[in-house]
Amino acid sequence: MRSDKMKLSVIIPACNEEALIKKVVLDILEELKRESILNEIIIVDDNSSDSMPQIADRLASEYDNIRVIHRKPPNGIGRAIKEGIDNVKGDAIVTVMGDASDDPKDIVRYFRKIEEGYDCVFGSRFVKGAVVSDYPLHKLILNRLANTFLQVLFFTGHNDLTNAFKAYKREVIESMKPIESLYFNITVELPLKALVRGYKAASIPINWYGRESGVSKFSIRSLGRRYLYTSLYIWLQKMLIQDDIRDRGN
Ligand SMILES: Nc1nc2c(ncn2[C@@H]2O[C@H](COP(=O)(O)OP(=O)(O)OP(=O)(O)O)[C@@H](O)[C@H]2O)c(=O)[nH]1
Ligand SMILES: [Mg+2]
Repeated sequence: MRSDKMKLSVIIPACNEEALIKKVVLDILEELKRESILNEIIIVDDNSSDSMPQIADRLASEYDNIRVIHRKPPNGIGRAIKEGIDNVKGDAIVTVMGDASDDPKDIVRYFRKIEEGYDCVFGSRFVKGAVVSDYPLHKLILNRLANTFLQVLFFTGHNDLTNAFKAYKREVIESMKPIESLYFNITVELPLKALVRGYKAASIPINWYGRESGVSKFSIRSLGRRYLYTSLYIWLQKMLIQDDIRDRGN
């Protein structure tokens, strides 16, 4: 189905991104305007201690389609994305990072795939056509190990499931509730739940750029266990869904 009326909700979780947030938002707005894509942008701030909240509020006062959510502690990118999801009004949802790592043109490509009829779109930085710059080596190694593990566990060709930049039809996200992850493990919870529920996911090459300012909030030490927990509980969900399908067939 291709409908010009479909609206895209862009959720940007951001914390202490004063150097980058304005550029991220304006670049996305420009690209979506050029492509005549109806949109809203929701910046979810988590108690930033820099000037980002003021910059975000100013953007929201200048543009009708921008909103800002200022969360109360505790922090967590999972909590932030969940709160963004609870506030969207669009038909499709894309989660975009606030540190300019994702390419606004890829947001448009995602949206076109959703318009084509896909339920979700998983970009990959590890297929032909993708451009990746300044990806730290230790993160690259961990990424490839984690994604290989997920590919085997879930028997899937998608090879960049851990990247947060993905798009979903709104009803797909609704079917995944309750969303449980409070931290970066939300980046695997959403795509894995979509896969085990049998949704149709497109895979496209995407670009990714290492952050040029600000500080990384990603800590693999505190996250390993959470990634493992989330992956295994969704794997168990998959078993239950398959049992249910079999039992209903009897
Ligand atoms: N609202 C909110 N945003 C967060 C939180 N943690 C991270 N973010 C945002 O989520 C996005 C991804 O976080 P990054 O720190 O860039 O993580 P990363 O991409 O793995 O790390 P880098 O390699 O340094 O870019 C950025 O926009 C952050 O500002 C949080 O607790 N709350
Ligand atoms: Mg980043």
